[in-house]
Amino acid sequence: MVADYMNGKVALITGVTGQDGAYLAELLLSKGYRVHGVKRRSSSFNTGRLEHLYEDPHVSDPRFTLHFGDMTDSTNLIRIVQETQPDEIYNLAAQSHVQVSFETAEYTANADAIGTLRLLEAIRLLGLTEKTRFYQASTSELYGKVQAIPQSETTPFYPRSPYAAAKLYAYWIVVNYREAYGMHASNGILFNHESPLRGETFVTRKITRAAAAIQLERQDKLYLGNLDAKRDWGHAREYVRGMWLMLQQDEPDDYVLATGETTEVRQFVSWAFEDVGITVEWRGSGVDEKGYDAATGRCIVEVDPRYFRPTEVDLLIGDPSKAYEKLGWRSEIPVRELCREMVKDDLTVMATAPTMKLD
Ligand code: NDP
Ligand code: GDR
Repeated sequence: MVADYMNGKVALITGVTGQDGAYLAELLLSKGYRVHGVKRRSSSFNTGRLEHLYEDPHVSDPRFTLHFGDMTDSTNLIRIVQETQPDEIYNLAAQSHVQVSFETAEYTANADAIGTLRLLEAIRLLGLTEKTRFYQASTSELYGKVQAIPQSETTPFYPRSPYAAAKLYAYWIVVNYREAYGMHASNGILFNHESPLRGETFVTRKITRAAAAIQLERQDKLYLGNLDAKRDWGHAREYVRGMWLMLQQDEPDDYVLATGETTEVRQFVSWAFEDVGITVEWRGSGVDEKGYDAATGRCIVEVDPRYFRPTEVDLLIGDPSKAYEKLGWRSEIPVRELCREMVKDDLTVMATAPTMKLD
């Protein structure tokens, strides 16, 4: 047993190796928590985002411990919950890429939907429904084909991908376990949040990496899909604090975290290139739209229909007023500043990285 600590709360984070997991682990450790994280076995290292938090497992009484596990493995999840006896569980693990979910629909449902059920059942089976608070990483993708602008906690859902449909199940099973068993279980309906730790194939990071690489003459062109899509982009560091705040409330509830501003993909591209000293001139439309370096006339951005999704979410803009009123949470880092930070970081990474993957 690794439970029964002398003081401080114990948190368990699934998806600890991801963008949000890394920021959340750092936040909880800074607040004096014992943090346990679930990581998948991988043939290569997948703990790069956690290096600064790593503790030698040979030290006695470690504050940060990683356990091998997978959201598709019930017995493994039950054992980890049993061993760690967490006060708070943050369920961040998911196959989180919307486009990939069209190709791996069944796996996405297994990990994202049934995985959430497995974790809730582990809490119930182990008699922890009163002790353990639960955070579910719900998403603005639930709004999909949006039914209102802006989207709030009361806006009807209309998922537009296997990912969103799986997350819809997870959202409702969390609500159901809260109502059926009195669990302190909350959904954070988080709009897109980004950072220098963002996965390289999500659009913001793909763009900031490409801007850095093109400026350093390491890449010729950036290929993108739908430039018209609009997203409400905030900073991940701020959003993980919102997750923690939800679990500190007396009553569980569901909250939107968003900035309240929306930006086109095309605009984000222009900003990222501006941050490396390149002005993008847009010409053409639809699949023939291209971005040119205004100074040299060189084509640096092209549309590749390969990145179009079978069904798209055109516009997301959140209404975070409930989170502000009840949690005192609001986003303070504007998307323009977020973009600048990401480009700066990618320029540094790119200058030292021997090779890079573009896709
Ligand atoms: P990432 O894709 O960066 O991280 C996902 C994490 O889940 C990784 O640690 C990954 O492990 C892990 N994981 C994936 N599949 C499994 C599995 N079967 N079993 C165990 N672990 C698994 O996502 P983010 O950090 O950006 O997002 C965190 C959560 O929040 C996700 O659930 C996402 O769907 C949700 N979300 C994210 C938003 C965003 O804008 N970032 C907005 C709204 C919701 P590995 O490192 O091995 O791949
Ligand atoms: P999203 O993020 O689907 O909103 O899901 P992503 O960055 O993948 O796409 C945002 C928008 O950009 C358009 N787009 C492209 N996207 C990618 N990935 N690659 C491209 O080349 C490209 N070109 C244009 C997309 O079509 C889309 O409209 C993210 C994930 O973190 C989810 O897990 C989370 O739930 C939601 O945000 C909120």
